[in-house]
Amino acid sequence: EECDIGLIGLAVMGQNLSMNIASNGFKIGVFNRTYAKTVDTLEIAKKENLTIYGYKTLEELSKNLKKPRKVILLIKAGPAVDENINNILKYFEKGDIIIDGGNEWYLNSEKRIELCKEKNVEYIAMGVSGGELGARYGCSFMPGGSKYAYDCIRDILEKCSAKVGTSPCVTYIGSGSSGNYVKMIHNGIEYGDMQLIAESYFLMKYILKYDNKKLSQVFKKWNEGILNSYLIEITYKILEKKDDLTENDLVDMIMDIAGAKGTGKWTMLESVERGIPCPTICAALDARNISSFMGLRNKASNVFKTVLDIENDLLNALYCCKIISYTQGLFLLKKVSEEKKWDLDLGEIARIWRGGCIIRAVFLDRITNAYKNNKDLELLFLNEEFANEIKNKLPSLRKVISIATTRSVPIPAFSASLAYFQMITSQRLCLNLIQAQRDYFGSHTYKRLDREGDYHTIWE
Ligand code: 2AM
Repeated sequence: EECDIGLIGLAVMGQNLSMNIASNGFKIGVFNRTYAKTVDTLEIAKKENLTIYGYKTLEELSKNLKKPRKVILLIKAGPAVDENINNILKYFEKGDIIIDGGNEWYLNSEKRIELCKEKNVEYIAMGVSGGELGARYGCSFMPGGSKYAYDCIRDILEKCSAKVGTSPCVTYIGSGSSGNYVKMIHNGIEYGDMQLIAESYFLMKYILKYDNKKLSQVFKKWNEGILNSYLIEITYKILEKKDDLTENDLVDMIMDIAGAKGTGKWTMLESVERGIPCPTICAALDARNISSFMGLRNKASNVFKTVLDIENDLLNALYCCKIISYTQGLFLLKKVSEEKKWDLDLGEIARIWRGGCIIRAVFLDRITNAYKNNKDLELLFLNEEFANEIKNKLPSLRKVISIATTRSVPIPAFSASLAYFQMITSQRLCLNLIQAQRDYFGSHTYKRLDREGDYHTIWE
């Protein structure tokens, strides 16, 4: 068979994406390390009247690909990808294309790009968001790397992506490993969104004493306004859900320990490495990590026993923090784009996040517009519209945080968002004293406000 494209790795994402590709009229060949999964995939596809071509070896798959050959990898990120790329390179020739669709650490992709360059094989590192359903029926693709390769697979990606109106949720992101990086930031932002929503839920639960039904109604109402988004939508649906095993609501039966797969951690590592703070995302990651110490939390809560009208303030506060959090993530993207000369179009990136992916929301249109008005916008909330909104909603955020603080309800992401906003909008900070202390004990020197140069004081 002459397949348009190949796909390696038939876990759920790979299985669903291959069916998506087949259902869009492309001939797709697949290969998986364990052949049984290939057989499974072909059967599942058959039930949906889709033809997928399965191969027992990588060599066979390669032989059956139209030139230039194109193959998408959807396997466990890390060494497994290196192993597979080394194998693929045995069969691929000049101009053939490798697309890694995994959540890969961007520096790993940069090494692979170099390796492929030696054989004149084109490489794309592509973020894919949308979960299992997105993979099957339309996701958001974030492909970066070889522009030539992008043009070769553009038609396939556009057809398989989610659509908002008629625009496909895919664009060429930039050179190098920028596709991985943008996906990483997408996931970091997703952590922040989720934590802010969870804190809002918690505040209404413990301060307003709303039951799950009422909570669900509030989120449902919010989903019809400025906060309209996939994550708010699934939140109200989660709060409606009954438990199968008891009489209770399911959400009350779920252990409050959150897992993480690593992209939030990577965003933080990058944030720290580059000195571009993302404290809302940091708070979200810390919250997941703190949640794991369940025994310790129980013990400590016994030592510090705490007791566990503002609904509209909360809506405003949540929206305000969302703007602040996106400002942080996009600022990190802007800085790395400048440093690595990726020339990222932040407005276009917001556009492809509009559908398919987990952080999809109407709100993203406004980010696209903000960058359309000024593509060099330094901080998202310096856009006039966002700035005015924050000005209007800030009193609500302060009120929510002060109530939560006096009532001992932990809301780290709200607090971190406000702290960030207050710092980055302050002409003067307390760091002059830090510099004095550093100079005092370590002769680290300091700069002055009134004249040039480095100064050191003999303090004693
Ligand atoms: P498997 O079905 O043979 O386990 C997600 O784990 C996907 O990555 C699966 O399709 C899995 O294949 C594949 N995978 C994981 N490690 C791999 C490796 N070292 N080589 C090839 N495929 C691998």
